Parts: sequence; C-alpha cells; structure tokens
Amino acid sequence: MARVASGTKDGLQAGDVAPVGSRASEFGPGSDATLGSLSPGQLVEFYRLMYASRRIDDREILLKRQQKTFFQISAAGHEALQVAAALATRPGYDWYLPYYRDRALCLALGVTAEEMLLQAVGAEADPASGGRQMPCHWASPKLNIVSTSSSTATQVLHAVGVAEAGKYYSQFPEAAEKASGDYRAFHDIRFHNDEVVLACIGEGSTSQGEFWEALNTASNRKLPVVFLIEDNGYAISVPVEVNTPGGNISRLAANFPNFYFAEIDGTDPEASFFAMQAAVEHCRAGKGPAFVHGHCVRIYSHSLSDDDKNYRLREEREADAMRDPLHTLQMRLLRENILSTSELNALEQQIDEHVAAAAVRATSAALPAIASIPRHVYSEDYDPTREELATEPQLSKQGEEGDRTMADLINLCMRDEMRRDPRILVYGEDVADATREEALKEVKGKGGVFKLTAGLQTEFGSARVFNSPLAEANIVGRAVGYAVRGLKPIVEIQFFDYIWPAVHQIRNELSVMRWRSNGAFRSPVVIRVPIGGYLTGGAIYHSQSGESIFTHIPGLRVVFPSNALDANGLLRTAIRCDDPVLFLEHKRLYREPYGRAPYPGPEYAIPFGKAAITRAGTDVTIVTYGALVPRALQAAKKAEREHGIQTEVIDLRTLSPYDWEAIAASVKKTSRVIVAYEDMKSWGYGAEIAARIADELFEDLDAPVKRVAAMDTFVAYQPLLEDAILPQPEDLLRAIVELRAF
Ligand SMILES: Cc1ncc(C[n+]2csc(CCOP(=O)(O)OP(=O)(O)O)c2C)c(N)n1
Ligand SMILES: [Mg+2]
Repeated sequence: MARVASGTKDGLQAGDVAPVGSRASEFGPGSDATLGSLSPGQLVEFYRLMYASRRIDDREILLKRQQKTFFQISAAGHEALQVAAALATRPGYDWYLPYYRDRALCLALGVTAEEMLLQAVGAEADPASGGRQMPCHWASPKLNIVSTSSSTATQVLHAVGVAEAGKYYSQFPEAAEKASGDYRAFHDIRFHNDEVVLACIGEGSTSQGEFWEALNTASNRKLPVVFLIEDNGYAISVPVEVNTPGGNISRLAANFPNFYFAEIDGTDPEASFFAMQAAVEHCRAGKGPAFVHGHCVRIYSHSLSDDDKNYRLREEREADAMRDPLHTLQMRLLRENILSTSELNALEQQIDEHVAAAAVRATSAALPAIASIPRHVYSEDYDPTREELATEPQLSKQGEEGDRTMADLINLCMRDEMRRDPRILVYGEDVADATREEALKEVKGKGGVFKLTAGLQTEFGSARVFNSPLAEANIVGRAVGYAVRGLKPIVEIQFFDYIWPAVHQIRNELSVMRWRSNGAFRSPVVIRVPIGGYLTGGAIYHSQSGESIFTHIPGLRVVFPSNALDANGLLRTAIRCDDPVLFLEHKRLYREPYGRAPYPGPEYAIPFGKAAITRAGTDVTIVTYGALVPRALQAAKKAEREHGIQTEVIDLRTLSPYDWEAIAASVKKTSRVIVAYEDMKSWGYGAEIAARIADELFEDLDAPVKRVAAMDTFVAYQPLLEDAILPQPEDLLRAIVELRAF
C-alpha cells in the first residue's frame, strides 16, 4: 500500500503544545499510514492539535468573561479540516492566507498558544499585530502566514497574487536579488518552484465578488492555490441557502477549468487529510488550483458576541454537537485502543497545563505604549519626503528631444524604471499592447485606453505587462499579494470613476497591511488612475474627482501632478518608495500644451510633500493642484492685468503628505487664501486645508479662508452644464477680487 506524505516535511514542530509525537515524525518520511487511512500515531497527532486548539478557545472565552480579553472567535468544529490542511502543507515553504476561524490551522503550522493569547490580550509582544488586531487575525513572516484582516473574502485575491509572485520569481530568479537605494533593500525574497498557497474562507463569504474574481484568475493562470472552503452552514445567523444558490458551493464552482475538486466531511481527519494532500499534489505539480470543500460544524456561536440559540433550533444544534470532530476522534482513539483512558487523560492534562501557563504569561505581558501608535503607518525605513531624493533633470546633450506631454513622461518613467528594476510589473484593463502576441507582428498595439502603457509589453514581455480581467478589486487585491512578496506592481485603474470596486481592497488591505501587522508585512503598490473632468462630454462616469476619500486613508500616499516633469519625477519616487501610492493623473492634462517638458533622464525624482510655487505673489494665495493649476494661473494673470492683484499659486503636487510649510509661509505673506479644487465643494480635499489654515494661521489672516470648487452635484454630459458645474478661471478670478477687497 502507498505511504502517506513522505518527504514533504521540513522538520518544523507543530506549535508548542504537548510533545506527544510531532508532525515531523508522524507525517514525514517513515510514517506508517496507508493511503486512505491515518496511522494510530497520526490520529493521536491530529487529536493533540485539535484538543489544544479547543482548549485555547475555551481559555480565551474564560479570559473574555474575566474581561482580560475583548473579543473571541473560535475554531470549534473546524479543527479536523484545519489540522489536515496544515499537515498536508509546509509552513515557511508554502504560503497561507487564513481567515479568523483558523486557529487549529495556525496552531498546527507553528503559531504557539502563548502567541495567540498575547494577541487576545492585545499585548505589545503579540507577534501578529502588536496589540492592533483582534484575536485570530494571523500573521507570521517566519511561517509565511500573511497578515489577515476582518474583511471576508479579500484574502483570496491576495492568495492569487502571492501565487503569481512565486511563479514570477521562478521565471525571473534574478528579480529576487537584493538591491539598495529603493524598496528592494527592505524585502527579503524567498520562493520555491513548487510552493503552494492555501487560501481559507467560510461558505458565507463565497458570496463576495472577490471570491469569484480569485477563482477566475487562479483558473486562467493555473495557479497553485488551494481554496479551502470551511462550510459550517452559517454566516453568523444566515444559513447557507441564502448565500449559495442550491446550498452547495461545489456545484457552483465545478466548471472552472484546471481545478482539482474535492467535497468532503470536514469533521473527518482522514477524509480531510487525503483530500488536502491530493489538492496540494495537484498544485505542486503545476496542474492548476484546487478547491477543497469541507463540511464542518459550528460548535459554538459565530463569536462570543453572538448567541445562536436566537436563530437555530435545538435539534439542529444538537445534531451539530453529535458531529463535533474533537469528540468523535476522542471516542475513536479509545474505541480502537489507540490510547487508553489514562493515556488520553495524561495527554489532555499536559495540554491543559500548557495552555494555562501560556495564559498566565500572556495576561501579565506588557501592553503597547501609547507612543507606539503611529509606528508603521508608513515605512520606517524609506522616507519618500526626504530632500536628498530631489535630482535635477538631465537634459540630453543635443537638446533634440523637444517638449513631451505628461502622458509621454509617465510612460517613459515606467519604461526607465522597468529597465532598472526587474521586480516591476504592470497590469490592468487594456494596458497590454495585445494579449494575443501574434497580433503585434501586424498591429501597433493598444497600451492603455489613454496609451500610457504603450510599448511596455512589447519591450518587457507578457510576463511583466499584461491585461487583467475587467474587475478592479481583482487588480488591487492581487497587487497586495504581489507586493507582500517584494514585487512592485504598477497597476492601472482605467478611470477614477471605476475605482470603487477596489476601494475595499485599498482601504481595508493595501493601506493598513503594514500597520496592522506591526511592520511585518508591507504592500507598496503603485495604483495609477486617470482622474478628473473638463473633457467636454465626459459626463458622470468619466469626470469624477474624489481624492479626499483616499487622503482620508492613513498608510496611503496620494500624488496628483499637474505637469509632465512633476509626473515623471513623482512617479519615480512612488515606484521606488516602500509605501502604497495612489498616483492620480488628470486626463485633461495628459496631452495639454500646458506643462510639457523635455525628457529629464532616467533618474529624475521629486520628493513627496514638496509643493511648487508656480507663481509668486504678495496679495492672495491660491492653494491648489491638478487641473486647477493652469486655471489658477490664468486667473492670476487676469487678476494682475485687470486689477493689479499679485496672486501666488501653490501647486501641492502631493496631497498626502502635503506641504504645510509652503502653505503657511505663503499665507503669512499674503494673509488671504483661496483653496481651489475640482471636486465637489462640500467635504472635499480643500475642506481640511481650509480648516487647518483657520486653526493654525488665524492670526495671520486678513480675510476668511475661501474655497473654490465644483457644485455639490455630479458632472453632466452637456458641455454647458459641465462648465457651470466645474470650477472655472472666472470663478477663481471673482474669488481673488473678493478677497482682495477685504
Ligand atoms: C466584507 C465583510 N462583510 C461583513 C462582515 C461581518 N461578518 C464577519 S464574519 C461574517 C460571516 C462569515 O460567514 P462565513 O463566511 O460562513 O464564515 P464562518 O464565520 O461561518 O466561518 C460576517 C457577515 C465582514 N467581516 N466583512
Ligand atoms: Mg460559515
């Protein structure tokens, strides 16, 4: 008979719970199981891990009742499936994107009881988050457990990106080499050609679009991702039939190409282990992803904040209790004389004592210092605002280059950076020259709807520049996965108007990855987004602004250049830095005669947070950015010509961080200030700037702070309406004159 799982273990111990056997000995070379059944030693190993997981849950529940912890969610009923998933994979070699119910999985991978309880009490030494995340929000760089959030289903897209990153390094091993001077200095790359990624999710969460977006790409690209569906029949109080038409997720997923599928009793260690093992083998062999659907039970309520007696019948709860995998395995160990009662008691007692001791240590551990709160909002290693980053443009000697548009200089920046850094890849909707490469022998190629990525696929190949599915969360979620493994995705959202499906990933994942993992994981992605109106017919869905939604997100840098040279220099800083950057490109400025510049060479960079004084003046200050910069200049010229008013125009260039010193210096000089922005006036970006000026520069003001912005409505198609809705130079001129009169 075939032997089980030989030669796949790397000797890591499963957690620190009672050393009765170890995964290395029981599941490694020389294990004595036969295919389809686990050996007595392996069953004991399962029990040891499952029992320890349950006891940690119970200890946490006790601590919560004693008000020493603040939230509790358990793995009770899922333990067999989770332990099977851990034992069929290799921690520190394979990659893990678990969810909040995966205590037994993480315990079996090597997270210790004490580490779990440190998180539950919110201790400084909590290795997953330093007291920032709820219990069971896993992260372990050593074990390759990527930091997880509370959001349901976001993690499966990360898993896809993590798997793609592994394939990318296998194809381009030179990309894994360390480099200095940019973000690469801070990312150590590990990869294996046959690594597998495990993505876990509850059955309710499979309703999320992000789940289907992940299956799409994993299937299309034949990625080594095992999707483990932990189906306990409920999403809090909502039963499976509400989330899954027909009540069975396997039936719905069954037609995705390239998958290995298994539907099993997730309370049965053997069924779970052998399904997981076959799934992992399918993935390791490069045949594609796998879908393991395990039917579990939920022994406790959804969390300690829920009481399932309010919505489940007693018979149903009792039927679940009869299938409790911990009790059924315990009975089996006794019935089959694998352990005697006294051996079982000794094993359990040892674990009980171990967990109790861990709880004593965790509850007396130091708490995080208040002063530590801002740490890891942004990179502590690479400061993109530092003055030394600034360089002078290197104009070509012959001077034959001529002036280039903003679109040209953004494209050339990506080209130059891709030449120097093999970790950069570019994807999004329509960004490739042509997905069907053979077409490029005869046609010019697309290269983006605004042609910003034109020629990049042709120069760098389809592995580095490619089209994504038409799914914005897919674009950003995968990028998070790429970036946590040290790659640098530059992704394009085709229009700002369609960024909204990706906002969940941007707000809850991309921007907070570093802070929530206390610096252990980072996702420094560059998201390029064409934004704004003044298009004459752009209408509601091609004219939107909305930058303040994103400047309101800690952890995210927001850049908004107004001219070709700034776009080139700021994009370079965005690419080289170690923070996620939202790079907003005004569509109307892409090919305007205003702001064109010669190619500044491949090293031109501008630090973040440094405004440009685009026009000096003494009477009134306009603080602005983007397409309002040329409009403000027009108004300023007219104000001088017609009214003799000297207006200073400040182009912020980056919105988060922004250059407060430049604003303050100008306001102190002019004592009159207009904050001008293209977005709707109420709640817009300028509201914060205006509030801060009123707060900190009150003494310097001779007039109220004025905002010039769009009407509080949508942008209409008819140009007459569009003109009236968006702020125009005449509006600015009127405001300048009004302010001067104070
Ligand atoms: C995007 C999102 N929506 C809602 C929630 C609140 N929520 C947390 S868990 C949960 C139910 C998840 O059920 P399921 O996927 O079946 O996993 P289970 O908890 O049953 O293991 C809900 C609605 C959330 N965390 N994230
Ligand atoms: Mg569920």
